[in-house]
Amino acid sequence: MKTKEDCIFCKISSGDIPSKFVWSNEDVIAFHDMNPQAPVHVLLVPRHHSDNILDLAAEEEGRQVFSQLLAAVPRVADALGVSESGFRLIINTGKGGGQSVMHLHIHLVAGEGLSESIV
Ligand code: DGP
Repeated sequence: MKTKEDCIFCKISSGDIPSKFVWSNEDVIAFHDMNPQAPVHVLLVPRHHSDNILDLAAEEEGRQVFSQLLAAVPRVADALGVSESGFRLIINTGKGGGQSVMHLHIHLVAGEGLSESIV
């Protein structure tokens, strides 16, 4: 598993920055976004470091890491109690995509107000 020394999400994953996880396993962590944009706003983060989804797609282990993220989605949705009510997943990529933390992550957002979708 690849990690990056100066990456904040790698530090959260390793425990160097103490955080309360909503859910975690050996491959993926999930925690509340510190700047929530919806009533429920959680980040799903692979412990493996890739700057973004393009980098992950180019890596040999990319499919495996993405499968681990996929497998985490229903677990995290259940932990948050939004499997039935529904939620939205977002992956910002690069500056033009609004990405500010350069460690691939999925935003899971849910709750009132999500009907105003741009897609
Ligand atoms: P993005 O813009 O897609 O790269 O989203 C990064 C999100 O990460 C942003 O909504 C704020 C959140 N975030 C950044 N640093 C931390 C942190 O140290 N702890 C938590 N809980 N969230 C963070």
